[in-house]
Amino acid sequence: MRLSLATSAIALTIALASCAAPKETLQETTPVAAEATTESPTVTEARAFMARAESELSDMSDEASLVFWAQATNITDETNAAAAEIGARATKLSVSLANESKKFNIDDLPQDLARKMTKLRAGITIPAPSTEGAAEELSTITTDLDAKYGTGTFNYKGKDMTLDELSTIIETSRDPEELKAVWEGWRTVSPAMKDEYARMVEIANEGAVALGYPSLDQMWLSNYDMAPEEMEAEVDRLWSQVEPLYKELHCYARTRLNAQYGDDVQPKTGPIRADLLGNMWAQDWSGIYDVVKTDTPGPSYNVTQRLVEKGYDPIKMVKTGEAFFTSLGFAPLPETFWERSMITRPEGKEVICHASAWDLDNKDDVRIKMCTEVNEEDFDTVHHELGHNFYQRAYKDQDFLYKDGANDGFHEAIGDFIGLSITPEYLKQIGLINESEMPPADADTALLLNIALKKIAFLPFALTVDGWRWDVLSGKTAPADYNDAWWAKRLEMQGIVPPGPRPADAFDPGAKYHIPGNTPYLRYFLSYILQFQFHKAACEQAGWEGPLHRCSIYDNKEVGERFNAMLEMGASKPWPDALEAFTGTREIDGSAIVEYFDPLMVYLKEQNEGQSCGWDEPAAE
Ligand code: X8Z
Ligand code: ZN
Repeated sequence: MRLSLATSAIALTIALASCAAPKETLQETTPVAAEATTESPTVTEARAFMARAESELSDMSDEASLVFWAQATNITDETNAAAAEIGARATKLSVSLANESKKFNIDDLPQDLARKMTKLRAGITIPAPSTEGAAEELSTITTDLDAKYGTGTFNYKGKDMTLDELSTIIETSRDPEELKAVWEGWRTVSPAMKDEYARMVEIANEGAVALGYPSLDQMWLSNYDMAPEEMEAEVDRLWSQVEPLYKELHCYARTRLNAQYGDDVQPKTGPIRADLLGNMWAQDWSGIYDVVKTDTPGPSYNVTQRLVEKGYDPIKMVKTGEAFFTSLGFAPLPETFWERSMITRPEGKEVICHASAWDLDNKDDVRIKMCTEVNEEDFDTVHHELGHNFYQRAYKDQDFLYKDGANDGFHEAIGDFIGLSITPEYLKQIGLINESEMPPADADTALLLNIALKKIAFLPFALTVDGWRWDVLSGKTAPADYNDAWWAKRLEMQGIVPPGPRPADAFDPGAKYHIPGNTPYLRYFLSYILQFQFHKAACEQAGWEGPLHRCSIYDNKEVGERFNAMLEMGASKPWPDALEAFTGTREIDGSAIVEYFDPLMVYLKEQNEGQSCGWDEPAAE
């Protein structure tokens, strides 16, 4: 499996993610148009070509998805070889169609056809050049990287531990020595990936250049209905909206960690030690809620405990997630979902546990693949994954190249948007808490802190991952500098440092799924902004007047209908059209997330008063 954790089967196999730049943009950003023949073939010819391309890609997708699924749910030499083989064929097909499309001058085509042509060209996540053997070598590497990550273990205290087990220690241990050992231990899986990764970057960049892009990062950034540099400017703008909130959260968390661990482990100033933040990659800090919790009253229950006490098992968690969607008016998942999904880690098999949602036939065969455990985090993840599946189902009648998210951030945001409606009131409605446990208004700060530890802490992490990768793909960062550049970005954006010096052969980016898995990461940054925009718009549609974090759209069919109208569009229109269909605005904007956390911001500022926030100054020795 190459890339998608999420999108349609075609994105999974052939990497035709959302793109669709308008005509003008294409000319600016891709020399492809300039190379097009002067004698433009007719529109009829272009239509015939596109019909054939969509049909061939659809057939390939159906075939490849099954092979990738077989590999992800049972990693063996055999399934790896089969995945590598079909991966190479799929890449060759998509590259050859993209090249063939160059004979059509996009400017001569009607909008719809032009949109599809751009999707054919820009949508290949890891392209190969047409050189003999390149697609095969690339596919062998990507399959191998995936398998190395999926099967990685670290022997701790005499036991071979998987990522789930190591992650649990990072989340629950408060012993800094143990945290450091486990954090460093997981990163022993990735040095073996580095040479292959560097070779992959080389081949994929040749592939991007052959398709007419300056480099692969620019090709990735061409998937947002605007020029790559405009999209980068959008990202900067969004970050500047939310950065002040992150800075306050960082400052506040650092003070609490200092109180917990003392100056020797976590100084009062400077960056935070990455292994103390309750998550293997410091991307979600809710694991240390108990360490950093506010001194104001908080909820009296703990969702994980409640799920356990109420006898939830993984299936019941997924059923509960499905019930949220059906409460909005969506049809239930098909029987095959329950028969074919991998909901828990199977005994006696190596699998890729990183959660993902699949659409195997681009019609009804949707599935999830998770190693679900009964806890709050996986309850959220279940909603996240189901969001992908319900989106896939909603756009299944679109043409093949439009069976995708409006952009990849939309795909990631659907389930999380639903997750924002898992409020105390909703927990009461489904019987997880009772009336007397409903947190009063003075628990809002604590409730919001818990959510901020997930949502705000994540934002600079997401930018770190693709900030690093764009520099790698553009050639700005050479293989010898991979690890240093990674930590330079982690420090700059997140204000975190490793618990000790890193070994010379370290390849720490490889210890995060989406790097060996080649899943672009900007999508999650966009999702975390968009989901709050969706939430705010939905709550307004529902006539909600209270604070945004108390609003749940559970059971609201009118909101569901309008939401579905956006989902059904798939990728058929530029993403601002889809955004407008649901929210009434065409601009992606951070003001909804800022508004949502406003009461918390007031508290954090109060708490941080007198502190020297930020991490520019050298850490106290
Ligand atoms: O990879 C995922 C999903 C599948 S698309 C589980 N997420 C990112 C991650 O785990 O790093 C969701 C949040 C960010
Ligand atoms: Zn996802």
